[in-house]
Amino acid sequence: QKPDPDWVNQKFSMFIHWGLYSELGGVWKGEPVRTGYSEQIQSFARIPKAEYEAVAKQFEPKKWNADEVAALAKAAGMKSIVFTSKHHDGFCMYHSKYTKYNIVDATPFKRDVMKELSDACQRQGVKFAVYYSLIDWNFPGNGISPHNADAISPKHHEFSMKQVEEIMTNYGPISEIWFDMGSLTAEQSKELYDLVTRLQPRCMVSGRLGNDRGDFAVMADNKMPDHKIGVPWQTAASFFHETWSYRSWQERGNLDAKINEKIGSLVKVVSRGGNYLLNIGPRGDGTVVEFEKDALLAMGQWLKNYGEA
Ligand code: JFZ
Repeated sequence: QKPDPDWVNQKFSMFIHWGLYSELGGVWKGEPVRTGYSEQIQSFARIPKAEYEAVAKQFEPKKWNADEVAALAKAAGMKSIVFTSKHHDGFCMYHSKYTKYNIVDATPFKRDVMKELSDACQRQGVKFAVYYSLIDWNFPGNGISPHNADAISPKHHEFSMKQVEEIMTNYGPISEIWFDMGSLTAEQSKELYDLVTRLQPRCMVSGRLGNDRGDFAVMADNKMPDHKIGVPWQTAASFFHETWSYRSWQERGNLDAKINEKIGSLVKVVSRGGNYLLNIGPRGDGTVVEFEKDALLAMGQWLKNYGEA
């Protein structure tokens, strides 16, 4: 059952970085935060926990439309969507039973946007997948260091196990889980791997789980090997340098040049047997940035004209 042949053949997928940080859009107290990834603004701007948590009270993405996002992926020729269920900030974009720090219990919006997206993906025939951060700045006792190579405590690991279990149970078929950034023991990696595989035998696990427990290799961001490597692999790519999530002050440059660049990368990745996971960073109100939408639609058109499947 693994590797899932559908996964290996999918070629082109959508990554979505969307969370509480999107509401800040790379700005803290009226100032652009120009150092570091905007999805990690809490850490880079050293935002105290209570102040960052308070942002949830104004997070109300009324323009979010899961069907539009799934339809955009489909129109782009993408076969799956990998969604940030929880990033390093610990804020859950789904209704978790194990923390109130989630979009249903902590915001005025009160909608499980991840459920909406997994349902929309099923309607559109696009596979649904999740990103899940193994570091969690909101977990009691944890700090907000971005390059947290600290060990995951037994309590934190237990919490990750419960959250992964609920994600794997309540959101339909999940084609891949993109673990990120933890420094796990061999035993912790094995437990998470076995849990995922028991609940969803075809779910492909990212190599960033550590300790050789992944089902596919993840290249360094925006990087790729220069030949076929004989194992399932993926390149995650962002549209802009040094951020995955939305920043209001982003200079986007020339659209046609960006489209050409991304088609070039897609062709290289696919010709070497990989999966090109191209990221979008929706705004805090739930809308997709026009530049990114236009680029994806142009790529879909290019694939219709010149692609083979
Ligand atoms: C991680 C996150 O820290 C980041 O915010 C974003 O979500 C990105 C997709 O993933 O960042 C990494 C993790 C690993 C590498 C690079 C960036 N790496 O191995 O090259």
